[in-house]
Amino acid sequence: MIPFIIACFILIAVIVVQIGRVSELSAKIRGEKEAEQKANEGTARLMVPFLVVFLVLCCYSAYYYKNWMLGFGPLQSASEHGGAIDSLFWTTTVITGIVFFATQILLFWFAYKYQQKEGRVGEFISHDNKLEVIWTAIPAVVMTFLVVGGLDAWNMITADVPLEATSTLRATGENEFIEIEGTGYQFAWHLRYPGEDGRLGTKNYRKINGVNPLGQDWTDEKNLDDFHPSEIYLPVGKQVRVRITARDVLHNFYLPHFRVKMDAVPGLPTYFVFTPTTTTEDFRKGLKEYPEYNVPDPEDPEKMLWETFDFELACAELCGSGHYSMRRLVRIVTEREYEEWLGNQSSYYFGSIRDTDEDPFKGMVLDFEKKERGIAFRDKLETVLAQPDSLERIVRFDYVTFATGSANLTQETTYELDFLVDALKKRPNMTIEVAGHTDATGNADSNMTLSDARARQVYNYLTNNGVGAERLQAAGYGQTKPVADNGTEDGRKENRRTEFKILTK
Ligand SMILES: [Cu+2]
Repeated sequence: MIPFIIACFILIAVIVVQIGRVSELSAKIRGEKEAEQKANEGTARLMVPFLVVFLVLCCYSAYYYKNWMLGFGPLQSASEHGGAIDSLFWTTTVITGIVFFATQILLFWFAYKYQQKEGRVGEFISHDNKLEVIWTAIPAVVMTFLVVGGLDAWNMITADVPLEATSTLRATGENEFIEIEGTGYQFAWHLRYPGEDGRLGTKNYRKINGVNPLGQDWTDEKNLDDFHPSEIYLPVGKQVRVRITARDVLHNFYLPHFRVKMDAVPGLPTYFVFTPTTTTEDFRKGLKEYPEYNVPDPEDPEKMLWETFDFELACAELCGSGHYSMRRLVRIVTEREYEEWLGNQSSYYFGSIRDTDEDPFKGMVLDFEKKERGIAFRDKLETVLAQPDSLERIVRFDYVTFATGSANLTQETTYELDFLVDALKKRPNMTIEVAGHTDATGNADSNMTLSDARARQVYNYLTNNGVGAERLQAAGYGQTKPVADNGTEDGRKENRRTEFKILTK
């Protein structure tokens, strides 16, 4: 086998050598020099039409696609500072455009003009100070102007919000801004808004897990109202600061229509500040004026392209195989629409963390929950006081509980009794009867005793907190006054209750 392969190689080598000889001989016959000359002339002549077609196509394609290009036609910047970027971009384009045309024309024209000819010899310049100075100085001067202009725009874009400015959720006042956060990961953006307090809570990467995607520290109460929307909604005309981070690799937070773009670096938060100037709705109306956007959207043929247009957030860093899917919609809306949208958002903590094992406040009542419950209690009391029939003036405690089988108040739930203490202090003529009830499980007599002891316990709590004993009565009713079916667990739960009846207003 091997000798056969070697023989094949030798044979191929012989054939190559023979072909070479044949073409050498035929060239000699035709006159090699003449053939080369002809080929040279042909190529040189083609340089000129190529140059013309090339430059015409360049101009034509730029003209043809102009309304799809950022900074032109309908795609004007939708942010306050975007104009500065666009004009910088145009200055650069004009300067480099002039250089581009000049060099292309010279390149192809020279290739034609100085084509190889019999007896033509090149001129060799070993060194020329004047030339060196010219082609160093001109680009240096031009670059200086571009860089200085660029720095100017850059400083404007990266200028942070003023120190005395405050972050809020709405930025309705003077010197206020909205701070939101974008965290890049493979492969999506996780967005976070600060909630009613206007402040984003602290994070710690060690706390990241399946239910805590951003590593929010739940002991920081700023985190409790933060919410995680799936789209960016922003009111038009408000200053926005975006805090940008990454969880795994480099990403890039890019809002092309607002001319802002910033790397998202793991471990190093970055930011930018911008102010949207056009609502999505108005921007769409602008697109409508252009024929390019008056064709059906391929993804939704019922609608025109301008109707389905949306601003978007993209990742501008090639961060991995799913990079393309890092898109989020950005909607710029009026203040009223923004307000409406805010109303539909709910805190991540209360939706996914509250009372799970992740919750450091599990089993505890948070201050603002107490506040809310206090308001609800007062409302309930007002309604009951308005009842014409004194028999209906009964208020049930929703949160007061006792240890199982005992009359000891659960300390965490006595805050509800404090609402009653306040109410009694506000209404010095009000007298009440505290009543304990049980369900029908167990012995009726011991139920009676237990309910009596519990009512007494509440009575004691109230007197200990400064309510005069002459205004209070306590009674245990055991299982004698059920309000629901004792045959079901839910019913029994309702029957085990502590309430108070208003005797005099
Ligand atoms: Cu990315």
